[in-house]
Amino acid sequence: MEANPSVLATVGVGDLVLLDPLSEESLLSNLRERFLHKEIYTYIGNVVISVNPYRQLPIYSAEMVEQYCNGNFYAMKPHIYAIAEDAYSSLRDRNRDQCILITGESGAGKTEASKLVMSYVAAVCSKGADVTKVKEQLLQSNPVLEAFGNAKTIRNNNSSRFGKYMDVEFDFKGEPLGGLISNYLLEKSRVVWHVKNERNFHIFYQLLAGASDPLLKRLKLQRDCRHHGYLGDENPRLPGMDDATNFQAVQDAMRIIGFSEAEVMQLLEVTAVVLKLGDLQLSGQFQASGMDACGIQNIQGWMGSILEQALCSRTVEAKQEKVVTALSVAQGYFGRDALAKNIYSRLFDWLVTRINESIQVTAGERRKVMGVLDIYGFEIFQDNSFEQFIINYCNEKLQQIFILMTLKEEQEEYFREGIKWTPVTFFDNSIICDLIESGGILVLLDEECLRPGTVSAATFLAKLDQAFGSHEHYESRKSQSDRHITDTSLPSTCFRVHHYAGKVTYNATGFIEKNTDRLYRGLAQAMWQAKHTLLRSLFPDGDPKKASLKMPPTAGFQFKASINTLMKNLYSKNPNYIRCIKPNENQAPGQFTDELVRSQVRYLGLLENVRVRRAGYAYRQPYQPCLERYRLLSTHTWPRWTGTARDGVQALLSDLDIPPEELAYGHTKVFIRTPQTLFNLEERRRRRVEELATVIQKTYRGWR
Ligand code: AD9
Ligand code: MG
Repeated sequence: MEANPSVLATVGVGDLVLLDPLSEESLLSNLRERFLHKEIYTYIGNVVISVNPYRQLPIYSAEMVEQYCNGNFYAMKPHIYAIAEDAYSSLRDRNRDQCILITGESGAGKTEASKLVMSYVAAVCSKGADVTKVKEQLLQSNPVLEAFGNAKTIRNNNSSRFGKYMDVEFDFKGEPLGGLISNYLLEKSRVVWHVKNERNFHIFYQLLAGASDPLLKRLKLQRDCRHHGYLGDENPRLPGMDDATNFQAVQDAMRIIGFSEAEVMQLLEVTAVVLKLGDLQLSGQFQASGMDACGIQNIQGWMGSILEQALCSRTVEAKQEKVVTALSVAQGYFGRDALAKNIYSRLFDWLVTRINESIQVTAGERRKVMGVLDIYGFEIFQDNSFEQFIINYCNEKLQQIFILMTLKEEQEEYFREGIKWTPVTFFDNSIICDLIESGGILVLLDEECLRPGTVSAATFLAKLDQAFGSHEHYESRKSQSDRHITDTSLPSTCFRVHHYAGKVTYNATGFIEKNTDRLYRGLAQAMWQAKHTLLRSLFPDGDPKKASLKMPPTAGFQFKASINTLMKNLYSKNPNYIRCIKPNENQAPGQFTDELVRSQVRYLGLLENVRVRRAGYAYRQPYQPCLERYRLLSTHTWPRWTGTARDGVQALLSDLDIPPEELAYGHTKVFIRTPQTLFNLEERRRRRVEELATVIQKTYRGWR
């Protein structure tokens, strides 16, 4: 996408590449000024920055879609539709696979942005009956996944608790054929616990609020959330969100996607099982050994005895001999929660697989693909654990690919246009990616998890210290004391990574458990014995015949593998970026908190982005529109020019005394090195237009 004159004729500059002077401060105040004038979109070249307005703006109507799609880009304001149009039309007309990468912190507007892109594409492609069905299925996957994967958090009433990547596939005419969804790292701990003023996943509340009485009875659930242990006892209602209505919408969506009635019912039954696990009461039973062993008090239905056996005792096979030990109440509850989390996250994976079965394209024709990635942004909390580590690792990789691809794209464009490329220096974060992945922290963590003997956060930390004590992006108490630094802010159980976006202190406690993420085999076996087809199918590892001694892959290992597949996939496509910013912590319209935005500008690496983007030439424009806009500035081209546009632009610009190093003439575009030259041109044009207007006015008066 080209920078265009409309980015000048607006509040501040519509393209940050044109900021002058360029600094964090000027970037911030440009975003602020635009936001306060309801201009929520701003470009950095072909990147669009979106600041969450927290109110409905009248900029998403069918007429708007129409304007961007028939678009004379050059006259339109920055908009997410412009990037969607650019991606879609170059997929359709130039046969280039596209990906749209949406990042930003929680509540910044990523999911809304991804829906806007999808709805734009759905609106502009053709309206035949087959296509309509496919479009409906693709769009309806959203409410289903949101019901099971989103929840109210303190930051966002509809927060996605998983990462999502969706490939939409098109035929050669640009009509959608289907899609494929990948999900990343569902926050499954939410199933059993959430902080005050947050909620569990939407589906539980939707089910209780929206199910008919007979359905609730069948599922053995109580309508009141307060009767269910995992839902907590606060008032779960959310303003502007009607759980009962949404329950209906989710079921309708599942039918549109192609779920059978039986499948919907099974899905709800397993959801109910998770809720009921939270209601199990375990109690201590006196044992001859003096230990307090647990038993289930309120056993219901089929879960009864198998579960009691699985939750309250453990069987260990040693030397061909089975030893059954009783578990304590605390261990019983721990197992219960582990089971609930496991069932739910496996159910979520099943849901994604099931949706994919319906939307996936099987025909062998050559397809074009548009991938949309909606994934959690960089996180720095008071307390950072394994989850933040994984999320930030993912963002580190995205930043790496972002810089590489932006540079690559710039380079390719210069090459296409026949212009000399001068290499630019930029901060290369591969050193941090390596610290985490190849031979890095995740690898050592895996080693520690698989090592026999007693392992703990302390042994893990010692291992890290030994390997990375002198790494410039790693810090711990030990490495600090080796370097004679005294920093009391770094606790002894923590290590710190210097990410591209800032320093984050991670608490090593819990890394091992979360990475291993193991379910007692007895629990998997109990589930496998269940009479419920769906539930049973979620636990193939519970099949005693298949039980092997091999450890399942760790959470970190799996995530690393899926991120690397994702990166390869993205790297093969033409990237389009949407970077979302949250303007305030109150989910309120019209408020712009400088400090909050400043930190996001840093996490998103926007300044670096502008620098890379204008490393060579800040501005470029095809010859024809450039000639049209400025030809009135030279007597060579005004009032008439009959040669080619390229010659015209050359004649015109050389007439204007612009230093030659400011300009480069490519095959189809003219390149301008600094924003000042462009501003200078615009200023001259403004004066000339005034002049001409006066002449016209005088002539007109003369006529009277
Ligand atoms: V999270 O990481 O999943 O917690 P997101 O996805 O970044 O987060 P989301 O898209 O859910 O944020 O946006 C949060 C809320 O902001 C939405 O529910 C809307 O109420 C609001 N929002 C976001 N974008 C827009 C917009 N373009 N216009 C109006 C918006 N409201
Ligand atoms: Mg989201």
